[in-house]
Amino acid sequence: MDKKWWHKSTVYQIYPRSFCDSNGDGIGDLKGIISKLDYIKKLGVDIIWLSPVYKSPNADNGYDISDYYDIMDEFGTMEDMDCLIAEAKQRGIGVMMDLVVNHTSDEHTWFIEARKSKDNPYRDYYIWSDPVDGHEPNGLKSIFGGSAWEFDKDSGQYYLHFFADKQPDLNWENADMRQKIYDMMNFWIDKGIAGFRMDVIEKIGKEPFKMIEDNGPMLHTYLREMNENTFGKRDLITVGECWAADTEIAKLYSNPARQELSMAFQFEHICLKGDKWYPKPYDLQDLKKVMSKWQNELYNCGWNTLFWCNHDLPRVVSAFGDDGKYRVESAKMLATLLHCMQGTPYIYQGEEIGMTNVKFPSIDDYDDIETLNMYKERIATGEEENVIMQSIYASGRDNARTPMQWDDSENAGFTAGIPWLRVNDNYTYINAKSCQNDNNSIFWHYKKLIDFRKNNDVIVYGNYSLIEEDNDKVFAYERSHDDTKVVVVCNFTSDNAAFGYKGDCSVMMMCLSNYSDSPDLSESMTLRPYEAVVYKNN
Ligand code: TEU
Ligand code: CA
Repeated sequence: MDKKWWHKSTVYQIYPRSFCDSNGDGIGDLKGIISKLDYIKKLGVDIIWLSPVYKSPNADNGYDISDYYDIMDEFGTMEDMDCLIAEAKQRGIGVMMDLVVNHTSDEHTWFIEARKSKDNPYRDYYIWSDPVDGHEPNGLKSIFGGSAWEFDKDSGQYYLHFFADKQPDLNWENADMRQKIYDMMNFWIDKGIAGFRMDVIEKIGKEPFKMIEDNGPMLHTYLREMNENTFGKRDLITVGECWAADTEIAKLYSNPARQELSMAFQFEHICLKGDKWYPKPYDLQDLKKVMSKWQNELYNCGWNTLFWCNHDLPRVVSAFGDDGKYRVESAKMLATLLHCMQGTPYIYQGEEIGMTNVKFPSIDDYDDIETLNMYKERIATGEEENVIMQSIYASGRDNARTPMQWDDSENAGFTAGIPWLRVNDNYTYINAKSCQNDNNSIFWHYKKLIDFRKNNDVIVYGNYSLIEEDNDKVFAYERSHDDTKVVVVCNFTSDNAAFGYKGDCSVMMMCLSNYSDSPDLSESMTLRPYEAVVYKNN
């Protein structure tokens, strides 16, 4: 497989609204991000992915774009954006833009025009249908609740929206529309960005009248056309958000020979937690199977993304680890397991300091449209409020969106004003400042893992094999490349766990761990709660 610069990279995701507020209005902004570039540099990442910063009425915090060529007022100006790209570049950091082109805002001029009349030239940029028997054309559902069809009184037709009614879906069958998207992408590429993260890109081949939402027949044709017309000629990194991808589909996206994307986010490991609003504990054996399958099946014919969390998901220590007694140990263990696999790792802001889920007392403390819609729907069915709140505590998207915890001063040093979303009270002891001052912190552990990848081809290119498959407490695997071998051993429980290595232990030296005195590799060893150790031969 041809080597690419981003094979060795680590990406850091920023949710701009919650990262750093420079002017005291309570909302994070571009100047705030610029002020924290040295922090990001210190961590060692070389790409930042910015959740959307384009002009938006914020029905879905920027995932509803009204102008792709302008910056959201609260976040700053295009000059600030140019400055961010330049300042990041100076530090060897590339900027990956979020590309939201499955839908626009209903306040985008295309939709404002489209709405005017059935024969408006922009009408066909979106998806319309006459009522069927006085109703929605079919039973397609919006991911944020209710029907995916919204009635437009003026024209007497419905339009399609897989997300909020303020996020009408674009019609990718329209070639003019596609060309306008490519022009816009080239505008950003010319600014010197490093790549794109593509929001719900699996939906652009939709065929709503056949009830096809994801992986429609034209999806890969459109992606190859996009590649050819935009980033294909440049050396960029691209990643699609692909909830419905299995390993075969992920190879279609990411096999370099097909000239589509660099890689795809798939969510099979995340989905082991079960239903979004009624999650269950995951099974370690299932996690091993799923993660090993992705490692093995994409080897040499695709490329993996490695992630535990993002702005839509609960915090990793709360969902997959222990956010109480063993918060620090489990955060480092989960990072170790992931970062020694093959693929490009993505760190979500605050993950590197072990930020946790939050439990706000009242629904009024929440902001996320998905959460608020779910709450209303369930209240309307007569469900008890405290049961609904448990769903929100476990899975609500605001768990990931509370302001970044910079220090132990008021509002966690995020803002001098009143934050748009409350901070998590645990900022007094979970914050970036204390992490940076403590060389045993989660932050420094992430840094070590990032550097380890950068300096070891075995992590980037080595093959993968699961070891001690049946161990019900320990997830362990080997990576090997030429003569180099790495063994990663992770205890996923709050108990001691036994493990034994079958190969030659004498050549394996410990190079990373989350306890100060971890055991040498041996055929019979005991790991402490959430202990994670990495060994390498020399
Ligand atoms: O998410 C796609 C998506 O399907 C999510 O809504 C997901 O199912 C849900 O959040 C899980 O709780 C992308 C963005 O990441 C998300 O923030 C946007 O709201 C959505 O697209 C619409 O653009
Ligand atoms: Ca601000």
